[in-house]
Amino acid sequence: MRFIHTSDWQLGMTRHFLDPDDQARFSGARDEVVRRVGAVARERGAAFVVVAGDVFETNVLGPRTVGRALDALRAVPVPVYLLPGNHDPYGPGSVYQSAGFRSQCPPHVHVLAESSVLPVSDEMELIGVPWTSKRPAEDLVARCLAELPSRQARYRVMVAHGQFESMGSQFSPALIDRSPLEAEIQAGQLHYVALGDRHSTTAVGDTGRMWYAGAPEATDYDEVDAGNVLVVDLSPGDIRVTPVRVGTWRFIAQMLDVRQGEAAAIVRAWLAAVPAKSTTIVRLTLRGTIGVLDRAQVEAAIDEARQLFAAVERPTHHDEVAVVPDGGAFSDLTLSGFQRQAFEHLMAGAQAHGPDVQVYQDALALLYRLGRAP
Ligand SMILES: [Mn+2]
Repeated sequence: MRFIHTSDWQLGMTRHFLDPDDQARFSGARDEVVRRVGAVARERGAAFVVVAGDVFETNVLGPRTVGRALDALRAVPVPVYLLPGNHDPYGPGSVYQSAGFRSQCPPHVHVLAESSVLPVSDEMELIGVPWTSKRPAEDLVARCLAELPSRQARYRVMVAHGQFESMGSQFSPALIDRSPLEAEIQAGQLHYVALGDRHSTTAVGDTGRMWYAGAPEATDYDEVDAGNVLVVDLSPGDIRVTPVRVGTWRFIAQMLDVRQGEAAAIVRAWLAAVPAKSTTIVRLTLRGTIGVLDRAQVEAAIDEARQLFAAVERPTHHDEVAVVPDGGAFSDLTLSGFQRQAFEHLMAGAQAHGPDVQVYQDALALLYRLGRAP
């Protein structure tokens, strides 16, 4: 018995650092990855697909987002089971009950709207553990397990969403206790737990039967292994879980060590080496001692890179750099009249170590770039 486990599609996600056209590509990629999930299901002969929560980024979505998602789902050649998660909890205001979703939902797409046993074939029963509010007051998995009837099919698979108590998450009454799940698995009553919420592909515990699929398209910098779906093979007494790469976007947070006189070259070289720039979002910070000129050249290099990358974020307040006011660096600029006066004023401010030193440095860097502009 082979099926696909995925989660956290986050359809409709917006990112503030993306320009409108990049946002459109980012959104389009999330629809496309649904089609790729369908292609993996076809190529690998999977019987069905489970999506373990956060199918949608929010319950408040435009009709185009919902329409395009359902259109992409239409292309998946096997049944798809969608679990409402914390971003898209099931209820009267949910996307799943909206007129658009209900009228356009293809017949092979099903919402796991309640915690009950759903026979999906002679061999397989699914148990969805949907979220019905953003803040459940209890461990939904534990409650579901306590009320489960005995297994009827050969295999039983649970589809759930949330964090475990042991994984260093902030306390919440909704945290999942691992032990009753592991007891069911040890007893041979539960063969796989398809989890969502962590956006990195992660095995939980050592039974080999509890996995977070991770988001099939990356959503943030802190994800260590996003971009996969899992092909799950169940056979009597055995399991095999195979991650398959489907993602096309990447987030990279990088701190670069820089040196005076070489900072821009270091930054340029690093940026140049990043592959697939148009689908890569970078957050770049610097560490080291640089000059005002370096600083200006670095920002100019980053401005150039912004033409190629989906986004380059520069949270300069996270830099660990000491900026040396190296006035000589400006000697290659032809400054005259008020420019010269401005330069002298700013350089004095940058060298004064006052509370506004950062402002003077920024202004000097800007002056340098303007002074070099054609
Ligand atoms: Mn999520």
